[in-house]
Amino acid sequence: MSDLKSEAAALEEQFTQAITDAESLDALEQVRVAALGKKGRVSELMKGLGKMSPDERKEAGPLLNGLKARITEAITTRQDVLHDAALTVKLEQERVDVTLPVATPDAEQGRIHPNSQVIDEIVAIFADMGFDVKEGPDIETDEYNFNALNIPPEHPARQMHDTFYFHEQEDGSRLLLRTHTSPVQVRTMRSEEPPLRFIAPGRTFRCDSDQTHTPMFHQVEGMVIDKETHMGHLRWTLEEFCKAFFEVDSVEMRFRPSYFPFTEPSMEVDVRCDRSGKDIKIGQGDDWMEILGCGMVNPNVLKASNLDPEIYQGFAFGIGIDRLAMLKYGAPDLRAFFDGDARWIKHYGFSPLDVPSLYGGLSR
Ligand code: 2U9
Repeated sequence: MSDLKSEAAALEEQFTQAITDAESLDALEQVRVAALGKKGRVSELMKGLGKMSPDERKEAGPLLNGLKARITEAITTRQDVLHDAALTVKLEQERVDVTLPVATPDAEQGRIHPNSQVIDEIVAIFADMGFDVKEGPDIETDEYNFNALNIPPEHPARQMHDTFYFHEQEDGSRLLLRTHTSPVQVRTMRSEEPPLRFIAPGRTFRCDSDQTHTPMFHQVEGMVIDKETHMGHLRWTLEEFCKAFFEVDSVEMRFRPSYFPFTEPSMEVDVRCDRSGKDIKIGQGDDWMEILGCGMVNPNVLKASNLDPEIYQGFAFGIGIDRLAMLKYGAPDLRAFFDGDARWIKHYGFSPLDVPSLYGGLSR
């Protein structure tokens, strides 16, 4: 028994010291396991109780239980001290400086590109008139980009389009980057039944580059096809569009005869404006500014997509987005639109939280 007493006293001294020396909760846990864990020194001693005689156990039991209780308490006390210390350090490190300016949320830090803004505005205007929005691939075939639009292989319009072609395929055909969004109309006419009423915004490509042309640019084209769709509908639709887009109550428009292979008759459309000041004022002044092209869908184009021109007719129009964005938001050089310069987008970009709508305002 005196052996056990001295062993218990030695263990108590050893573990009390180790507990005091533990500088972290992890180190303290290691001490606890070494003393009180399943195979800990104190636990091992307690296992010996079972083999003792009742008299021995009477003395050894309270001795070992007392040892266990004091070590447990010492660990708990040390745990509290270490916890408090860790909390103090954490509070010190995570101190909030309430005098700092409020951080801008991520969603407000980004900017919407003027092109995206103009596309969103145009979509809002036409959606209000009941138009769907359709999209198609950037990479197209000759058939969808040219043939189906009444532009056969030797047609001079093919030269005007400065097409980017891919390398020849095994069957001798070549894919291309669409030169307009018109293939979307062809795909829609071939896959859906009239009445059709939709716009097709998107990227388009032509091998052309100067201050007002970039090899990649954006268009929105629109199409309406029904049994009795006529030029009056075309004119009203475009007038409503212009008033909404330029945010004016009235606008004067001029329809000049023009030529496109896919429309007949074809027209280019100008709006009355005043360019004498710094900004272009729409709807007043003596100047005219061209903003879009349009026409009645050529019967050959309807036929090429299996629509009977004796039953159906429709109108179509095309708008150059980038030029419209430059005009409305006063950016001078189109090339800067695609440079990815953060200073430019900070100046010309829009808040992502101001979504254009006819009721909430198109632009702010
Ligand atoms: C189909 C039938 C008709 C789309 C049209 C224009 C007139 C037009 C230009 C405007 C500025 C292109 O970006 S721009 O240079 N577009 O003038 N686009 S009619 O007519 C179509 C399209 C598809 C099946």
